[in-house]
Amino acid sequence: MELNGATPAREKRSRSVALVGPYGSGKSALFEAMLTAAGLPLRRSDPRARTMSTELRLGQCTYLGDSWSILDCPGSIEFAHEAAAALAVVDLAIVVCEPAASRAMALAPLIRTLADKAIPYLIFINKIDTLEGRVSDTIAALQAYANRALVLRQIPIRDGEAVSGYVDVVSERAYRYRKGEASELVQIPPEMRDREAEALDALVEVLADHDDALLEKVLEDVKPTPAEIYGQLSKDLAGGLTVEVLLGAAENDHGVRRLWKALRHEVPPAESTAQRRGIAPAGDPLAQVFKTVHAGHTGKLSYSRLWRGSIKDGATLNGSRLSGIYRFPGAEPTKVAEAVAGDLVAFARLETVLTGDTISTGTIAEKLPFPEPPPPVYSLAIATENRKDDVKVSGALQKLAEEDPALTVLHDQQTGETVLQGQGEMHLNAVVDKLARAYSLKITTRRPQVAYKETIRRAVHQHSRLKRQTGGHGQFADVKLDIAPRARGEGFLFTDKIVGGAVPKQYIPAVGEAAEEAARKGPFGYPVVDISVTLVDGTFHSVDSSDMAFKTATRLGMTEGLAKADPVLLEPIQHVTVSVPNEYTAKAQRLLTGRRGQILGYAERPDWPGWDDVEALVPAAELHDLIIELRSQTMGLGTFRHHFDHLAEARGRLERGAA
Ligand SMILES: Nc1nc2c(ncn2[C@@H]2O[C@H](COP(=O)(O)OP(=O)(O)O)[C@@H](O)[C@H]2O)c(=O)[nH]1
Ligand SMILES: [Mg+2]
Repeated sequence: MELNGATPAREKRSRSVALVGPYGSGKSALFEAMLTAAGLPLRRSDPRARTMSTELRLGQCTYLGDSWSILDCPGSIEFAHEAAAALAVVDLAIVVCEPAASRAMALAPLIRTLADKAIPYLIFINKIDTLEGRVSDTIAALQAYANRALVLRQIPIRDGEAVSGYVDVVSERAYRYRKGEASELVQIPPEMRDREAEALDALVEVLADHDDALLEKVLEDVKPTPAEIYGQLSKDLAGGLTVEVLLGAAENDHGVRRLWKALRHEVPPAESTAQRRGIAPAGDPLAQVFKTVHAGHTGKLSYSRLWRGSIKDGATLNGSRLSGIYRFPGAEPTKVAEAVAGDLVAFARLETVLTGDTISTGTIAEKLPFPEPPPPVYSLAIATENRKDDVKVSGALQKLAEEDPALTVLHDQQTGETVLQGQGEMHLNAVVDKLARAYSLKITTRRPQVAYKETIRRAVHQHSRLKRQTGGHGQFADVKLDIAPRARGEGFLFTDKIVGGAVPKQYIPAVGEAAEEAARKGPFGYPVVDISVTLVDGTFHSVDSSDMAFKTATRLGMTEGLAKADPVLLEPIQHVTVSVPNEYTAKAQRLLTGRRGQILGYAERPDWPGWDDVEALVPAAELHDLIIELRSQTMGLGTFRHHFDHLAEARGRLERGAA
């Protein structure tokens, strides 16, 4: 189904944009407003019922004859990887934000990503109905985080406090907003003429920085024509030199058609994006998968952007046979026979293909980069309510992890727990929800156990004798063991100092094995590490001794000996790096100290102006909800990564640790 009448030649005009920005800025509202304006029979969601987006949403439509794919990205930092994946394949990003200048900082990481990846973007200041200060203050606050020049394309017209319309800076026309309809052309309010002229001068001045012909005109005081300005605007936007700023109120459909027109004129074509991504114009068909979904009746879908050539249904891509190409012009997927360069489609049943993969029907000359998922910062152990579901759960989790590269599922050898690792509470709750909704699997979650270890602090000499006479054949073994601590990290060591066959050679390996087995569970119930066990002497019986008897004797000796050897609990200490905007550095340090952290120092975060990295050694037991507190104290911006550093004695922490 194509809307707005005839579809143009898609190969020329199939473009993609992503709506990105902080949570709650109105991306989903704008997504719906844009599709509605394009004539899509969309049921608008009730704003009060609209829930947080946790996954990418794709809308496809035509607007004034051009074919578009719009990706609505979740805004929460916990789903940032979804947005990063979308940004990898779009021609332009629309950064949606709120008018309050105080919120600008929340955009810093996103603006950084866009700059790093050289992605063209424009800013849509949404909720303009809530504007309190001046738009220029918002722009100034945003400019502080952007290394491209922001240019204001619209100035709000105020009717008392309320914003009732805008003046379009380049065309020098004024419009009054109308709900659900195109805005109405009106006279520029006389008191705004000066501000309009100022805004136009400012805009032309920025553009003149990048164009000599324009600069000459400015110097000679000649007014450039709108056509010249539009031309330069598109060029600079695509080239990553400027960022246009548009205004609107998605909820009321205000400024949405203006946005559409800007997109129509200024979003670079797919060929330019391919070039920006270093893809040669000639070669075998080339596409990249940015999202994987296991859908009911279509099977596995690999959402992809096709950068070169064309791909027909039934083709073989990276060794998998393609079975269905889908577009999404309405609520239901629509099958198409072929996809061509520029198209964004879902390829069905590419079983061997993963998110991020570069795919081709021929040979892959260039493997396209794809963002790495961020390291996990939050974990939950899971258990099924019904044991019989265990196998089903592991199958479902495998699919979910394939759909979501920011999710890791691991099985902890020591604790026996299945642990979900991800980006925060909301992220993992969404996973649990999905297990319930899509797979009818009920699971419970809890804080994962810490993999404590133990060791001993004193050497002991342990004599252990097994002597059993039951009926005819008896059991006899006698061992003398030296059990001693070793330096941290040295592990387990078994040796023997048997002379003269006090314990026959054939039984010695059994003693070693039993000693090692016994060390797997020490007096506190955790694995015992960094000890040496030496078999120094023993006796045997020519009939009643056996491997089994020596094992039993050793095990008994180990249990008794370890308990006497001043055992101590060892807790894993992680090396933690917390990254925060530097105004939060002191807060981050206090937070880590409050969690038994030992601060190692802090320094500017490499390549992140205005951010610091705080390094600390922190017990693993204290990290479980660190991300939650860190985010709540840093406007959601702070993050951390960590790795195992060492094991440390946890004296006096026993009750707490072992709980
Ligand atoms: N006042 C006002 N509220 C808006 C506007 N657009 C969206 N909202 C509200 O902002 C909230 C977040 O919107 P949503 O689209 O879910 O944000 P998202 O997280 O960026 O997708 C919702 O309560 C919307 O009703 C707008 O133009 N004006
Ligand atoms: Mg949303």
